[in-house]
Amino acid sequence: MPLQIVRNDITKMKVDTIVNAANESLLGGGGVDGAIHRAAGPELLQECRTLGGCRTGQAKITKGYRLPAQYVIHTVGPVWRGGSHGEQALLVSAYRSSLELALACHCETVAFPLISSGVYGYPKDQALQVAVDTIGNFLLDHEMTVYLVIFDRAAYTIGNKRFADIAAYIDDRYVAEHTAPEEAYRQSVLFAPPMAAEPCRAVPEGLNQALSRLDESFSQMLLRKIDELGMTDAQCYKKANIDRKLFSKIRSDVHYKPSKPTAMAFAVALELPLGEARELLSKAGFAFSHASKFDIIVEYFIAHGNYNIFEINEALFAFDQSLLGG
Ligand code: AR6
Repeated sequence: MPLQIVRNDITKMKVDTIVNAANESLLGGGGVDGAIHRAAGPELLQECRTLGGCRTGQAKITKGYRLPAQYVIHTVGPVWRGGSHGEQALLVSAYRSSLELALACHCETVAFPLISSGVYGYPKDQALQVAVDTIGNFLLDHEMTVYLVIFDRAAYTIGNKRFADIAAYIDDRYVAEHTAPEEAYRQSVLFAPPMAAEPCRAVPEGLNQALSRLDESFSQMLLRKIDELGMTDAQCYKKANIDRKLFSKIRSDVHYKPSKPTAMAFAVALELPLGEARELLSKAGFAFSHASKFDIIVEYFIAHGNYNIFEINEALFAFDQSLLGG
């Protein structure tokens, strides 16, 4: 999955490069900067002294020393001064410069903290939105896996209007009981492992006929829709937050059985209306269930015509659900 939101301590991330939310001196500080310097050891500060600082919105790179990450990209986000002093453009630039630098250094995996959202005071929900949008846009043109590392979950508020709407949507639809008995039976039939062949018993003729008239498969419907919409494969899998290897598997195996998050991610990437999204899911043996918060949240976005997978993942993360993608 090219963009993942995870909860972790960034100093523990085993990636090619982590990004540090530094200040213009690059000589260390508190917050994530302090944590990175402590974990990397004093050699990091020595190298930072040679860099001559860094301007807000730009980025510089050093080695990772004792960190599991090979490199540290040091970027400087803006100090929040009410929002009318170019803060957003500077924050976009901090992410963008870091990503360009990671690309130039051949990094395939990058982990970012939520830049400016601590000591620098950028409101967390807006900081998250800028991060998700900027990284998401960058990934439309580049193959890379980017982790957005959210450290302080308690401070991550879901108080804004959209989350309140989603919460209400869930309340309206969430069925507390578990899946109804008929549904459980249907699922057990759908997902039962194939039974061992019994060579002595002949297959009834009617069954042979039924099996020869299989419906269009998930992969066939997906590829047909891509053609009908005039999309390229790459446009589709990038929009679905799915990596190229997984897409190739689906393309080359007509009976490929995707996971539910993968199937939903393609429904979103194809911008299918709810009816067709249900049809695509059913091809993989799934349904939108009102007994699942995950399903209701995705359904909410589709019903509101919002097909931005990164915004959907942001909401899924806020409600502690797994994310869409491969
Ligand atoms: N892993 C991941 N995220 C973390 C970690 C960690 N170990 N520790 C904190 N965070 P901040 P800023 C989160 O203040 O706002 C420094 O003194 C934290 O919860 O580190 O860009 C610099 O030297 C918050 O959401 O950076 C600068 O002077 C996010 O990281 C100034 O702070 C960023 O918080 C930069 O301020």
